[in-house]
Formats: sequence, C-alpha cells, structure tokens
Amino acid sequence: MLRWLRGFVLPAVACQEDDDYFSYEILFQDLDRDGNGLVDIVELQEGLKNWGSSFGPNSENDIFKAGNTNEDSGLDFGEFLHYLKDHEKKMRLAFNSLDKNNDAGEVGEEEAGS
Ligand SMILES: [Ca+2]
Ligand SMILES: [Ca+2]
Repeated sequence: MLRWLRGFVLPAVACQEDDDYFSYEILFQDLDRDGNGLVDIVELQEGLKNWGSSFGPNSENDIFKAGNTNEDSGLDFGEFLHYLKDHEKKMRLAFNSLDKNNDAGEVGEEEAGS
C-alpha cells in the first residue's frame, strides 16, 4: 500500500534530483492505472482520494485544468511533471501530512533500491 507515496516522500530527505525525478515517474505510473501514458480525470480523482483530505472536493478538476496545458483528454508525464514542479510546495505539504499518518518515511529506505 502507498508504495508510490513512499517513493515520492523519501527523496525529500535524500535531496537527490535523480531520485526526485524517478519518484515523480513512479507517482505518475501509479496514477495511470490503465497504463496508457495519460492520467485522465477519473484516474486523478482516484489518486487524490488516496492522498487523503489535504485536497478539497473537486481538486482534481483544478489540477486537471491547470495541468492539462494542451487540453487533450489527460495529463501526460510532461504535463504532470510541470504541474508538480509548479505546485511542489502544496503537494509536499499534502504528502507530509500523509506521511505522519502512515510513517511512510520510516519504511521508504528499502524501496529506494528497487
Ligand atoms: Ca490512463
Ligand atoms: Ca494533455
């Protein structure tokens, strides 16, 4: 459970850019449940549910609109990455609050090598 989240939170501690990029990729792949390379609005909604209450209702619409710069049916990895970079602080806050609940930082280390 929350395998991708651990991967995302851990690099904040490690402070390594490569790991950071890698964790975004894991996060994206986890959101993209059907593996078509696009995170559509439904997949995003499901993902936000897993991220907990740090995001308000209909956050997926805001994120989707802001992130989907070419206005097609989904966020590709480039759009997703761009959105996360722009909103990193907010996202980290959300993940950090989740981290406290789940102790994700504690168990992340063994995941890093895989
Ligand atoms: Ca998809
Ligand atoms: Ca798009």
